[in-house]
Amino acid sequence: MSSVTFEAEPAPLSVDLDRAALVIIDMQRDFLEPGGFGAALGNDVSRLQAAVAPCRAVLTAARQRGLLIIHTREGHRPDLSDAPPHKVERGDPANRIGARGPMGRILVRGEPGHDIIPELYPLKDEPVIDKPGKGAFYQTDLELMLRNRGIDTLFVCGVTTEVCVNTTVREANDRGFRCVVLSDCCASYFPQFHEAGLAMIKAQGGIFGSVTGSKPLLTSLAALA
Ligand code: C5J
Repeated sequence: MSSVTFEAEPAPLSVDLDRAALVIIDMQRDFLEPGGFGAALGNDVSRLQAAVAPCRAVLTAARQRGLLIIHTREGHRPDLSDAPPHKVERGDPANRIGARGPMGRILVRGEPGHDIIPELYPLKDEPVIDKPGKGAFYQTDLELMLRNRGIDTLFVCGVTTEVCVNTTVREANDRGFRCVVLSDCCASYFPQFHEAGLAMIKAQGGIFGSVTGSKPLLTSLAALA
């Protein structure tokens, strides 16, 4: 493959696609559909829909270009042995992690709500990282997989911007990976947190990474013959 150059903030970027991966964070039914974890916390889950079509366009282009694509899912073992008690205890007991909802037990691995939305469903050869925390590096083998493949740059999409996307970007940055967050491929239940989450990443010369839209990346990918 080859490299692409595109506009980004705080500065334009050139990325070697052989060393880049697309990481799609937690595009799960539990966060995006009614009756899941996001809704149980009182959120308007329809706000996350805005990220689905741009994410799908980037996923399709990444598949066409042969990029490494990694999906993540936040969730816990059925016995909740990997769920910190303080995390489980938050919120209404009827709607907590592990409680039964319309999409099965909330945020529990193997339940329908834990799965990735159909529009962005992983292909068989695309790794799926099951993570117990907000960050995709915490207690997972993500770093090992990226290092084994010589990856140095992550294109990051997913939900929510200020929680799992931000946490993962900060973890990645500390491990030496360059993060390029695709703004319209991320979303939050709180528009102001989405904006703040992106602003914090690109501030101070890109203190955690860079931010661009799906369009500049897609245009640069399409320009490759
Ligand atoms: C949250 C996430 N918001 N994937 N998880 O609890 O951002």
